[in-house]
Amino acid sequence: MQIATTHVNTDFDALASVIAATLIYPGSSPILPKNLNPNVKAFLSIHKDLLRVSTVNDLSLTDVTSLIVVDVNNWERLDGMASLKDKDDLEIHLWDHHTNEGNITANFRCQEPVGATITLLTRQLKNNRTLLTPIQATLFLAGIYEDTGNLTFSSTTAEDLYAAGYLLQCKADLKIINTFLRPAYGEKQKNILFKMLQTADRTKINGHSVSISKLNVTGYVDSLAVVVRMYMEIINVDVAFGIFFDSRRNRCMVIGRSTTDGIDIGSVMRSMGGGGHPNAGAALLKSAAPAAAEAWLNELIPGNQQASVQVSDLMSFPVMTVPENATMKKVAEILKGKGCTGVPVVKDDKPVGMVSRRDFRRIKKESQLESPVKAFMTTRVLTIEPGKSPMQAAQLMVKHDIGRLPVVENNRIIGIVTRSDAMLYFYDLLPD
Ligand SMILES: [Mn+2]
Repeated sequence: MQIATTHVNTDFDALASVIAATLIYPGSSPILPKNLNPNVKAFLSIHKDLLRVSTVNDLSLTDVTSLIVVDVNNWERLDGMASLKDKDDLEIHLWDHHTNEGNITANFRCQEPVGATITLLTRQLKNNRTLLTPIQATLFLAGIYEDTGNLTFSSTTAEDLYAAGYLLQCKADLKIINTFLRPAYGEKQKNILFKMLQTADRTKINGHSVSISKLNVTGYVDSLAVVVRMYMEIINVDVAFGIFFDSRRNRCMVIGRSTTDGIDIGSVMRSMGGGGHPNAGAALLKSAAPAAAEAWLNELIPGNQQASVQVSDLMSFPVMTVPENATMKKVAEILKGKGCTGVPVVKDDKPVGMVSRRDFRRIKKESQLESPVKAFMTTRVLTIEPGKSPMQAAQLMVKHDIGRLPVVENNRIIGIVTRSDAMLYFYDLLPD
């Protein structure tokens, strides 16, 4: 007997991969863990007749001779499969997009760092020319969309988009996907989010904005991760942690989400006995008070971060400046000689204005070229401090429609950032 199975808290990628595996291995049976994500459960309850899945209770493991494991590579994350672990002659096939070292030893493995496991199985099904029904295509595409944040997470690869394109060709239904991928957000979650927002505060840790929220919750509340994600987006921080304290059981659920690679959430959570990815993770702290959990987080965060890029890393220096009594003719020579479009004007080393090519349009007569730059410069000088983030520099430039910002420390210009410096940063093209 051959079975296909996946990890507990089954998400769409996991369910899709199990179903796809049964197409690649005809005759194999789909076995799901008892614990499914709420939206997967909702999907299954409607599609039960079409996707004939069972749980480990419905079969006798002694009959299993061949195991297909998808979207996971750890025995501990399977449900009720422990007795297979030491079974002789068990053939194992593994399909996974997690590339960390697991403890499942497979006879065959297809393990590639793509956005979703179902991408790998879809590629195989396409090569095999297996016909997919629209419902199968819909489920598979839901797996890709969920695991790649609708193809926007940085883990998304070209392979994921090829697979997504193929599934749309196979008539995947986006309307159904939108219905089932909507986060499980109800009254309970709304109340928790509301309480978190009322006490929201934020701190700056080496350039990253971080918020830690502590809250008492009674009993089990699902989809707390969805709430933490929404919290992070609403209060607009790079990193958010929720500490959910269940006083009856005296334990804390800690959930972290981040939009930056600057702080490794997974590694913070592993230190607390949990796990996760760089951008998402969770840990369950038994017999811990929320304040202690918060203190622990504050201790771990600085050790698990990479310094974020600051304006001082992008800026050019030394900066060419002109004194306020320099002639426009002189300024024109400097701009031409340096090949730049503008330059700060200084008085006693302090910035007092900016002059750019645009300002030359106001020169009507040749003789005006002998006038001092202070007659033509823009006197409003926007500057930025070296410790600000590239995003803050970009926002200032966009807001005021300017192409360059002098970087000022102790009233002196120490550098300049331009629009193109910001572009190079956002597209990751800065030289090391
Ligand atoms: Mn996955």
